[in-house]
Amino acid sequence: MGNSKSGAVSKEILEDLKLNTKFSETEIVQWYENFKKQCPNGRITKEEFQTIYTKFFPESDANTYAQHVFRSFDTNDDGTLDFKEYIIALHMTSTGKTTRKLEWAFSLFDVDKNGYITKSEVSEICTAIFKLIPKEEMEKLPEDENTAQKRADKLWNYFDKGDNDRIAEGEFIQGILDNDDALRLIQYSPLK
Ligand SMILES: [Ca+2]
Ligand SMILES: [Ca+2]
Repeated sequence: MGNSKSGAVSKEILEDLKLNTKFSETEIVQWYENFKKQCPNGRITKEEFQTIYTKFFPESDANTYAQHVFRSFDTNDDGTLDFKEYIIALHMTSTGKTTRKLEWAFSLFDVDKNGYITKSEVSEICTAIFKLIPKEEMEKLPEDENTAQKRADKLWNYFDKGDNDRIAEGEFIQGILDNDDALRLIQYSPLK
C-alpha cells in the first residue's frame, strides 16, 4: 500500500474511501493533511488514540472503553490505526448508517474477535461503558441498570439466550433493531 512515498493520500485509498463513506474527496484530502500533521508516520498507536479519546470524557474514565474502541477500529490487527482505519472509524461513529454502526458495535463487543458474543464479553464492554458515565449521572440511573453487571444482564436478556450461549452477528443486529432499549444500552451518549 504505497502511501508513504509522498505527502498525498494514495489514489487507491481515496477511491476506496469515496466508495465506502459519504465523505467528499475534498474532505478526505483535508483530513489526510491534518492526520499527517498529527501523525507524521501515518499511524496512530493505542496510547495516542487513548490520549485523544479520553479528552472527550473529561469527567469519567474512558481508558478501558478507548482500548476496546481502538481494537474494533484496528481491523487488520497490527496494533496501529492507519488513515483508512481512522477515517472509516470516524465515518461509523458520526454519519454511518444504523446497520453499519451495529456491525461496528458487534465488533466492539466481540472482544476476542471469534465472530460471536458471549455473556462475559457483554459484561466486559458494559463495565467499560459504565466507566464513561459521570458520577452525577450514575446516581440517576434506574434501579435495574445502576451497576455494570445489571446493565450487562439486562442487555443480555434482550437476546433470549442462556448464560452459556453465544450471539452471532446477525442475531445481535436484529436484537438491537428490535429493541430501542437494547440500542440505548450498547452505548453511552452523554446527556445535554
Ligand atoms: Ca491497523
Ligand atoms: Ca467473541
